Amino acid sequence: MTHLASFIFVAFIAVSHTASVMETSPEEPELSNFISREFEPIMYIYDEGDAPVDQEVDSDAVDPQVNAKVVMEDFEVPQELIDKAKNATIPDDIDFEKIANEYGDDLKKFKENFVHITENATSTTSKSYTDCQKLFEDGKRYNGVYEILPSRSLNAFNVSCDFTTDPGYGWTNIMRRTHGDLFFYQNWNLYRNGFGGLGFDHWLGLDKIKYLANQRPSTLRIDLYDCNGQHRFAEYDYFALGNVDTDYELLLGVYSAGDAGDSLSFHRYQPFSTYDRDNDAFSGNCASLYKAGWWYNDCYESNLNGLYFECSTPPPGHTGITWKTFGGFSSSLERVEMKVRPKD
Ligand SMILES: [Ca+2]
Repeated sequence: MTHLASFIFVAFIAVSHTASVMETSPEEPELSNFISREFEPIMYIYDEGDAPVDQEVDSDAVDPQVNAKVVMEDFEVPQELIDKAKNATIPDDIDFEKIANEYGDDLKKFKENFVHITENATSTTSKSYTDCQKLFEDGKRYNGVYEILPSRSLNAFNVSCDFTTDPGYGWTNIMRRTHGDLFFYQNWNLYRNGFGGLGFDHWLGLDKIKYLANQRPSTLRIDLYDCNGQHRFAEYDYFALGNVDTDYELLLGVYSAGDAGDSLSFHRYQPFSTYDRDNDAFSGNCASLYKAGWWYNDCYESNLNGLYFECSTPPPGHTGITWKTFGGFSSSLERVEMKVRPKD
């Protein structure tokens, strides 16, 4: 397995996606949708030296070998793809549709086994960024996985940065749901430590979320996408977590922006609960009933870590990915992201 080739492959996909964004045709081609859906979260790390600030990518300027490596487990990149990657220097000569057709299953495997992209010692690891906002201020513009060191954290860790959802900021993702592949009905330890791959669906982990959000006043943003293609969001003007001895109590400000409505204030000051750690305000076990970890009250108005259902499947027993004021209890959202940035 060649990490470099894997990385180059990721870079191709990233460039292709970015290029597709630049095209403003009214009907996005199916391949763009595929790449957007499958690979939007995977972006390569781009040295800020040439980083364009307006999202336009000059393919000639992209050197996928710069300052990055891909860490993967148990995945063999198809030899043909490696050869193609080695021989190609400009992503334009790659037939993405062909790759998507030929390597569909491998892409899926790639996705499932993808762990993370980290920058090497010549780029961000030689500096300390406390969050994605700092990376943004330092010129980073490509969504992807970066290393950060929050001010009170002893150890640096990787996060997924979002520089595009609300342009002008660097949002640090704390959770992403886009597929049913990653099971979110997990135990306390996993919710505490995090699970999933940062380039894909993931829960960052309560400890890391706490370090990230608590280092200074933070804004929480939640992006919600339903099965009809609607996108709404909710912002809260303060977000932090209580210490571990409060079981990461949700310290939440007020609903301050958005069009999704407020379905999180109901959970304010609630400790986090999982099926094996019932901290909720209900006589039963909300986490077991609704198949997630969350700051359950008695039980919920939002259940964003709920089970993933394909759009055609109504979630049984209110177990889906739910935001009461957008979609209600009887449907499950198709895609969700939770992210934070320093408060203005
Ligand atoms: Ca209970």
